[in-house]
Amino acid sequence: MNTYQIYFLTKKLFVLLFIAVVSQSAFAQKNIKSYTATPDDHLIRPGKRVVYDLYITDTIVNFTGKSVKAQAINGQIPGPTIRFTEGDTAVIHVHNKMKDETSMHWHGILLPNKFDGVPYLETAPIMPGQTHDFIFPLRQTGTYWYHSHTKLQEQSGLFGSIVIESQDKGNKIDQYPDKVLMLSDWTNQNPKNVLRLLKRGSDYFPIKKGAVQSYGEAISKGYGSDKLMMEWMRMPAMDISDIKYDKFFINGKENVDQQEYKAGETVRLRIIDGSASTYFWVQFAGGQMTVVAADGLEVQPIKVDKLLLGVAETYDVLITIPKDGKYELRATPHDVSGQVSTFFGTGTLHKAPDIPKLNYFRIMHSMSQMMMGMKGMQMSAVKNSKLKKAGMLKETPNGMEGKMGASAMKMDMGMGMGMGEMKMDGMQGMDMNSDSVKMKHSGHDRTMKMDDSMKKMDMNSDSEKMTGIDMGGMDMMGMKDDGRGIKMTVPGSMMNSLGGEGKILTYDMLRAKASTEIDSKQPLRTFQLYLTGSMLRYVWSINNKTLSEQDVLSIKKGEKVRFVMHNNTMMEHPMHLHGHFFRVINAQGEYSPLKHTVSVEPMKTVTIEFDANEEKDWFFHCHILYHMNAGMARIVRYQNSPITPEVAQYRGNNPILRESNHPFFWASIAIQSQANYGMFNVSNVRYSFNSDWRFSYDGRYEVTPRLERYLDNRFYLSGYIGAEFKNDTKGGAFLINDEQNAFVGLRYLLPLFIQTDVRISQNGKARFEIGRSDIPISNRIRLGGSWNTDKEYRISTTYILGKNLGLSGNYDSDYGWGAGLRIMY
Ligand SMILES: [Cu+2]
Repeated sequence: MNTYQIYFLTKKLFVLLFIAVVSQSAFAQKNIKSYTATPDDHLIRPGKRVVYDLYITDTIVNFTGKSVKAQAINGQIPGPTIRFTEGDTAVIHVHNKMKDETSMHWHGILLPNKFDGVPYLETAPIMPGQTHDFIFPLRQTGTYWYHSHTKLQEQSGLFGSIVIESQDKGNKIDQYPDKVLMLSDWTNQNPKNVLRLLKRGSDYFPIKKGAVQSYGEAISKGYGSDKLMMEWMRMPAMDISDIKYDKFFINGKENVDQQEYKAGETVRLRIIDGSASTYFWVQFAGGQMTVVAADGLEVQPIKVDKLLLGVAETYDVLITIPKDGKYELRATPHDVSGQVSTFFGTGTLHKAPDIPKLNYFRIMHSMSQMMMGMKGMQMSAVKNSKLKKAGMLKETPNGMEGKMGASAMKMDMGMGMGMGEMKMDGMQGMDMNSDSVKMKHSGHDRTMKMDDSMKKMDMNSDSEKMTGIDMGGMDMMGMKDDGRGIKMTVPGSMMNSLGGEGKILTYDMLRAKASTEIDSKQPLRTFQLYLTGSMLRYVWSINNKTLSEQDVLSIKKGEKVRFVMHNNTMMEHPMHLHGHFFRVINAQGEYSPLKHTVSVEPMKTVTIEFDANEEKDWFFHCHILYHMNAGMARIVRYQNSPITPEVAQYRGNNPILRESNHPFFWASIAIQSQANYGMFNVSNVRYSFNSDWRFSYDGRYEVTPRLERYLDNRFYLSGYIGAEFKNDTKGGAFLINDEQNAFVGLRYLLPLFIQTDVRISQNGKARFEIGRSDIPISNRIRLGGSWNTDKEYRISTTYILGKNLGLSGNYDSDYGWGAGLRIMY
């Protein structure tokens, strides 16, 4: 062997060793395919290992002049931006330095299931003091984010952004300087208490937002009959968000000057809605924004004046900073309850236009018009057999739930196709693959009647030619534009129409850069998913079941899976699927864009479909944190797939399933001049243990504890067992009651929120009671009254002072007049 041979042998050995080391990293040395604009659209080389350490701590913040508890990542809110290049292997050590357990989810990232981060389901929870290592290769580019998936921690500060750059910078949009803009919402309230207030039905947030929609205000503004109509349908005051936030932030701050960019420069903004429950309008004062990516993946560039980001969505937009002046980039929450800005350029300030304030009565008017329109349609619910065939349901969804409610309004718009921008004569173009579909329309009055054959519409059929997202909403709901409702500036979208002037981005404008169609040879599995809920009890569900009641959507690897999502509530729901990109079927047909989160407007239907190319369990849920926590979630489970050992022990007894059935407690006590009146309630999804009581200061009292179970999907009907302890003798000893009864009863909520109650006691005595509480007379005044067949009656009023305090007064047929202070918890 000469030196040359030794040299070559050594070199060969080194090469072999090198290959062995590289193979140790997440990739073999062969190139893999990456997502940029479409699945698998280009080859990438294996990159480097990029290591991050994230330290999760309890912290104290002061955003509003008041110090409150929060949670931070590496000492900051939001956490740091973690940057990679496609092909890299992410190595992220998450260190839990808090007293509570935590978790971390990498939102929008395609990764091995056990690193997705949903605790107990995919990944072990990260207990206090523990470090969890997340190691996954990156096979996509774009703008994403990460957040805790434990309880309500995301609201407390546990979120941050992810940027994945492309490997070859040949693409034009990769050559601009980029800037992450992470949008968020902040409340000084403990998020647990926020959810409790929502469950209690507290008026605290509506009062602070001016969204009570009282009778007084409705009548004075000429919307009295609309208010009555809404209450007739058992719909509480409507709003497009649940919470009044104290602050909104861009990258954790307000009003920051972005000084690093020059006039004339084009900047790629990576905008992320990392809020817990806020949709944001985004506008730039310096000209139109060019949308170049949605949820991380590139789309055909489109210029717009405004875009509305749903919770958890991301958009990349290009802005060009004009030659002179300082230009505002503004984010406005959808309910216009505040705003937050950042500025580009220097010199004279140019402000972005204001988003019009919400006119709740106009919205109410449009909603009630829309519902009256639908009432005429009398569309039936999907048949059981059909839903069973689709592999999903044990029961028929019960029509319109929650904020909606009239029983006459059963509706199943079992279609994911494009009646959105539909002109009536475009109807023939709709391919429903079903000859039983007959739709009639009456020419130009834009009122659509659908006959009974609609019921037979087979929506499980594989209609490949679905186009468009919307059903056209109000337009087709028989709503006439009488000038008193929402002006529909964006066809088919009431939520986008709230944005005012200018060109507004809609989903139908999003076009993928190449075909996203899934192989038609893959067997199709369709789920009809009704987004349902009850605003009355703040329970959110899918097909009338919370996650705690029905958890799994079962699929098979190799299928094409389609979710037809019908929003039967009055709120928007940004639906997010872990571990996959799905096609949002829109007007672009074959070029329908790929997303990981899609917002479904009230009363609208959106169809998504994805290639079931994964394994194990993936979470699917509404990304409004409080909706998810209250039950609007499912597990997408691959059949016959192994369970990750670290979570195997939780299968069958999963804390994330129990979470949506968590009991909440609230109570109220009125200390009045003649007596003490009170109630408490401990309540989960189906059960409530509650009691009313009154004690007069002359020794009389009455206490009626009940255990109540809700029997229907709308939570109108409940059955209960209870007891009554009563003393009618003045001066009687407190603990001696002269009457004590056990009884069974039924309660039913009538239109106008009139509560009826029939009960029969153990001695056969029946009693009927009727009453209504909390009639909103003005912003802060509530009126109530009740009467029963024992000839007891009561009228009462409360003036709400704050979250926990009110002035109260009443007349009670037994105890007489009185007034005092009401404490509400
Ligand atoms: Cu939701």
